[in-house]
Amino acid sequence: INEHALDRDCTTLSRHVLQQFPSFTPEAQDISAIMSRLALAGKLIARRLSRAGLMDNALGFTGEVNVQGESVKKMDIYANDVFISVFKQSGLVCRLASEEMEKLYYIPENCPIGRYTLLYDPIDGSSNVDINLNVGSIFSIRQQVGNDLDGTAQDLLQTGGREQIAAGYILYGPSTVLVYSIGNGVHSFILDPSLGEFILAEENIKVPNRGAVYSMNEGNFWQWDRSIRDYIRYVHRHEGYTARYSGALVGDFHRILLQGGVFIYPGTLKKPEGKLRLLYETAPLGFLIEQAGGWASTGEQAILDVIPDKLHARTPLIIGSTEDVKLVESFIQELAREQ
Ligand code: P6P
Repeated sequence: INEHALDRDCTTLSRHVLQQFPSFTPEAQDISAIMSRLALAGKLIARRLSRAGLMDNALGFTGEVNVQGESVKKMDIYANDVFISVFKQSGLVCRLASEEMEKLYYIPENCPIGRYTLLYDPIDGSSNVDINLNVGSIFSIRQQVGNDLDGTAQDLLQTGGREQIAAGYILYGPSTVLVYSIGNGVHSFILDPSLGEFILAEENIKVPNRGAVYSMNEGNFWQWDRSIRDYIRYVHRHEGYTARYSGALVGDFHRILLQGGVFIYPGTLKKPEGKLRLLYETAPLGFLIEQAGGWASTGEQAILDVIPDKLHARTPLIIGSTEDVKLVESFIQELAREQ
């Protein structure tokens, strides 16, 4: 028998999580169980995405607009409800905050026990769903502090992203990949549909110190601050850069995590805070990239140091290889010095 192959096939996500803890503590069991629930959500969403085009009522828009002012797709709602459903039965997660929900969703029967909060973007990049291009789910696990009796989740607005217990994403692409970190490196798993298990693919992923890819929507060029426009002119003039942008953050991030480079979603004159949301997009990815030896900043400060003023707070995002992020920041700092 090929021991290595057999051993790898038996390294399921839950076993891998437990191995990250020095001992089999209640917290280790909780986090392992939470990760297994997230994997179940990923499997349910991947299954529906693979058949969405063949089913009635799976693609297209619901006709509603979400708290972000974005039109809601049927897949957004399905995926949002999948996360609620898998955590309702878990007895672990007490609160869920989602891009698709104005307010937090409380699971009261879990509250005395769980004390964990799930922050998630159920389908990120959902404009890609109807054209069969990759989309992703992004998640972040926080420890609830206090009882949150008034239901305003003030504890989430008092600390930055370094308080995250776990962060990661599920990328629904040609294969379904789950990438996570609980603060002990970044690890990827590939869904084996024949087993219905996420199997270990790569451990301790390290982002290259620099890369060729710059990923941003240059259609917004004239809305950007001059420092970002100067960066783009520099990149256009210099050899060795290539543009890749899919319109879905998770896929663009995954490429940079594996190959290096930088993803930039800057603020604009109209929206200086940018488009992407801190608690369930930029902070979880910021956690991953720092664990992978890269960097994530708003242009002014590290993403993980930002303390949100509201649940759906947004931040600009410059994330990827440390050298590439620092180059973008140097244009911002240079302009600030001139002004
Ligand atoms: P734009 C998708 O709506 C999303 O939130 C991210 O997944 C993606 O990176 C970004 O917005 C795309 O925004 O303005 O370039 O279409």
